[in-house]
Amino acid sequence: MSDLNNTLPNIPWEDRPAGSSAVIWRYSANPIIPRDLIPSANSIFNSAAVPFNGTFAGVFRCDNQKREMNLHRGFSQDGITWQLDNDPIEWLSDNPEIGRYQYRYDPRVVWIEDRYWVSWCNGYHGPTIGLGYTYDFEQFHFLENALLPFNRNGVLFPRRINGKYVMLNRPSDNGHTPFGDIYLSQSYDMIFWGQHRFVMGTRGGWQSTKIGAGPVPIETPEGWLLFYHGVLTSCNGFVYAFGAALLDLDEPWRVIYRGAPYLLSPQTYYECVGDVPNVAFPCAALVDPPSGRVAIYYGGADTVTALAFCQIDEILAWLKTNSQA
Ligand code: BMA
Repeated sequence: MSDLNNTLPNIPWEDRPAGSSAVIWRYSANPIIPRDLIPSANSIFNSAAVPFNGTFAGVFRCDNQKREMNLHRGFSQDGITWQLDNDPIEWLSDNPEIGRYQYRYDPRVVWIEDRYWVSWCNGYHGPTIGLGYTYDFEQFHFLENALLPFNRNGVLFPRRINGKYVMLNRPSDNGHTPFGDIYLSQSYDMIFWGQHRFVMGTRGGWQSTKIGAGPVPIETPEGWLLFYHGVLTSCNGFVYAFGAALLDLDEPWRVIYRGAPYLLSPQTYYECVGDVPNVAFPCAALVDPPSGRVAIYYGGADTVTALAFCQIDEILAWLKTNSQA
């Protein structure tokens, strides 16, 4: 987790391939989760893993064979080989109007203070940010939608900042949004969100159409390390790559560094071929602060789940030499 004092010695890890100088590298046995890991699934991608009682737990986006989008619970001993429930998570909710299911996708999970918080893209008359929590990965509670439609990529910071919960988000439209900048919103109680701030907007090339926060930001002494996806519109449609930025620790809407090149773009078979070609979409990162190791979970081609690795100090050094903030 991004608490600087937490350690995660059993973080999934594979050394950089011999002879490579890449700042980020893929797991050699990708994808770690095939599209058919559970019988009900059409595809399993854009998913989130967290440390859990010495092992790992997660919330997974599973599109079923009716092509309904939903969230499933999973457990893993090593963060690489996963067991997923065949049925979706049932969210407990006091309010039938709010709790009614339309669709759920692209979850993020984060430990804050006393529980695991889950945010996702929730269907409520269009996509918006659903918010819930679990203490134990047994019972899951749905609170309320944090924001109005249309919004996607709601990502919580792993601790309060200046006394407030903070959530990155990306206002959008009801379709395959052709625009999109990253904002943040603040809350004292996880229910009422306000004090919205602009964080950063689109740029040229790989991040020219829209951008959106990826994994929960990682706290470093120099700032919040944010991995985010960027989209380019090619003559063959959208291309989803991801890069990194560093945000100010106390005022996280201030961008300190922002990498101009992407870190990882869809280039392997499982990123280029699938239900939606040319997508690498990160939704979670595990970190072991003492070793600086980071393991990033990302969806490949809206079909499978993959892992990539990097080192915090190398990403920070890369940001400093490749930044156009
Ligand atoms: C976005 C989201 C993601 C998906 C991506 C590419 O709008 O729906 O879940 O990975 O498109 O299809």
